[in-house]
Amino acid sequence: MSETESPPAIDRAWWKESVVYQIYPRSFNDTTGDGVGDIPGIIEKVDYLDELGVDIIWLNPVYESPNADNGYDIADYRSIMDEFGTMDDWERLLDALHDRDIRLIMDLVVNHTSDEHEWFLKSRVDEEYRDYYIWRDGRTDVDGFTGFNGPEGEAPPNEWESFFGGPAWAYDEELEKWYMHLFDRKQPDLNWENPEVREEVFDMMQWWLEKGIDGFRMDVINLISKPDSVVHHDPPTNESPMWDSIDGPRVHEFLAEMHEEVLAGEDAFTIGEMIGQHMSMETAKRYVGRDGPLSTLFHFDHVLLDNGGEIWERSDWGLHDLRGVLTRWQDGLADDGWNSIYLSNHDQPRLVSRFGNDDEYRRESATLLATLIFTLRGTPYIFQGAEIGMTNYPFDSLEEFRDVETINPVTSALENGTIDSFESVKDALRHNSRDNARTPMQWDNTENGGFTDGEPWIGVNPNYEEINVVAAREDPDSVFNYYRELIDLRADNDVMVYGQYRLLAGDHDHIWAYTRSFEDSHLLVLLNFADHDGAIELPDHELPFDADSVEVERFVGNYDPLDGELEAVGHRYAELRPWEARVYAIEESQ
Ligand code: ISL
Repeated sequence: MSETESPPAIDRAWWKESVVYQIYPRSFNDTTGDGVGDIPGIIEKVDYLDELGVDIIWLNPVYESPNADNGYDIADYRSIMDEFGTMDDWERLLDALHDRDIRLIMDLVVNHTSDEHEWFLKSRVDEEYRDYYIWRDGRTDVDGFTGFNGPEGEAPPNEWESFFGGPAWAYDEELEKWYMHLFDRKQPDLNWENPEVREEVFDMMQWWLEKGIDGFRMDVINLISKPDSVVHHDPPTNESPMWDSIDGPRVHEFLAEMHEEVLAGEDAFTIGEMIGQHMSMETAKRYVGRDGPLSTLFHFDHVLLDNGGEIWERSDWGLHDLRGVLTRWQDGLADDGWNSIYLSNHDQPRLVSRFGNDDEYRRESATLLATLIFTLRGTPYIFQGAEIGMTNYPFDSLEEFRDVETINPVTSALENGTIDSFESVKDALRHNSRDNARTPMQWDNTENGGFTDGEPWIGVNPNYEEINVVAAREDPDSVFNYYRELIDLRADNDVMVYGQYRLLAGDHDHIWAYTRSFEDSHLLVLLNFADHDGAIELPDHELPFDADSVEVERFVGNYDPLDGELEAVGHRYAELRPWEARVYAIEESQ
C-alpha cells in the first residue's frame, strides 16, 4: 500500500474469519445400515471436522420430508426426518459441535414447502389457508393445450416452465384450480404476499435460533416475491417470464421485515442463495451491504458458465470467463458487502472434475482450486469430499441417477424424442448432474467406502479404494493435508481474510495472478490453470508494492519450492508447473 492510499475500513465479523464445511447428511455417514446417512453419523465424525479445522457447519435440510427433492420439500419445519434420526440426535450434534467451537447453520427453505406440509393440505380445503399458496385459474382461451394433467381444454395459468422441467403449475381436481411450483410439483410455492405466511416463517426462524443455531443458509431466497403479472392477475398474464421472479418487486421489503422481526440483534450468519446470473452490484449491496439484511450471498455467475440450457447440454468456458466473473464480484464488493467463495456444493458437479483435471493432475488441480477458494476475499466453503479431492461419478445408465433435476427432463425428452438415447447424453449428464456431488463420502477402502454397511441409496464412486479419508490422512502431500494447511494459515493471517484483491496480468490465457493487501502485508497468488508449464510476467505498474524493496517469503504452494523461486518477484517473472499454485508473502520494508 503506498503512503498516499489509506486502507479501506475493515468491518470485522466472526463469519468473515470462518471456514464453512457443508454436509449433505444423506451421503455423509450411515450408522443404521439403511444406506442413508444420518445425524448420529455426523456426530461420529465431529472429531474429523475438528481435525480439519473448520469453523461452521452448514447442514442441508434435515427436516421431515417426503424427499421428492432430498429434503428441499419440507413437510414439517420443526421436526427431524425419521431417516436422519430424532430431535434428540440433532441436539446432541449441536452440543458436540459447540463443544469444539464449531458453529451450526441450518438450511432455510421457505420459497416453497412440500405438498405434504400441513399448510398446503389445509390450503386445499380451508378458505383460511387458501392464500398461503399461489392458486390460480387455468386459461381456456388458448387453443390446442392438452396433456397438462388439467381438465380438457384448459391450459395452465401461464406459460412458465418449472426449473425441473414441465409447467410451473399443477392442477388440483378437488379445488379445480392450479397451484404454482417453480420447482417440482411436490414443492408448491408459498405466497409471501400473505402477511400470515411471513409471520409463520419468522416464528419458525425464531424457534430455531432459540434452540441455539448460529444462522441460516436461505434457499432460493431471491425468488420469494413473484411479479405483478402473477400477484395481481387471475389467471396471470404472460407479460413476464419466470425469471422475473428473481429479485422480484417486494423481495427487499420482505427481507427487511425478516431482518427487523428475527435477525436484528442476533449475531447470526445468513447467506442468501441468489439464483440467476449477472446480478448488478447495486442489487447485491442491497442484500449484503452494510445496511442490507443478510451477511453474504451465493451468486451463480461462475457455476452457470458451462450451462448449456438443458441438463444434457454444455457450453465451453475458459479461464478468462471464470477469472472475469469472480473478479467482478471481488471488485464489486470490495468496500461494501461480503463474498461467499464456493466452487462446489450439493447442486454442482465435483470441482476437480469441472474446473481442474481429475485424471492426471487430480492432486495438483484439487489443491490449486483449494488455493483459489482460500485466497479470494470472502468466506470459503468446502463441500464434503472436496477436501479429499473426490471426483464426478461414472454414471452408465439413467437408473443410476436419483435426482429429479436429471430424471424428469431426461425422461420427458426421451419420451418426446428431443433426445434419442441415453448414450447420446451420457457424457453431458456425467458432467452436469447434481448427483455427482451426492455420491457418498469416501471414508476408507472397505466396502462402500466405509459409508454404510447396507445398500447405499446412490452408488459409491468406484475410486473409493484410492480416494478416501484414511489414505488422505496418511499422505503428507494429500489434498486433505493441503486443506488443513490453508485453514490454519487463514486463521492466523488477516491478509487472507481482509486483504484487498487486485488482478494482475488479466489477459494471461492460463495463469490467474492476483495480490491481496492488508496494511503492509501482501500475498502474491499465482495459479496455473493448465496441464502444461507456463510463465508469467508481473506488470510492475499493477503491483501494489515496490518489487525492488520488499521481503519475499514462500507462503504456501502445491509443489516443492524451486531453487531460486523467491527471486521471481524481483524479476517480475515466474515459471509454473502444470496446475501449480504458489503464494508468496510479501512485506514492505520499513
Ligand atoms: O441451478 C441449479 C444448479 O445450477 C439448480 O440445480 C438448483 O435447483 C438451484 O441451484 C436452486 O437450488 C436450491 O433450491 C432447490 C433445491 O433443489 C436445491 O438443492 C437447492 O440448493 C429447490 O429447493
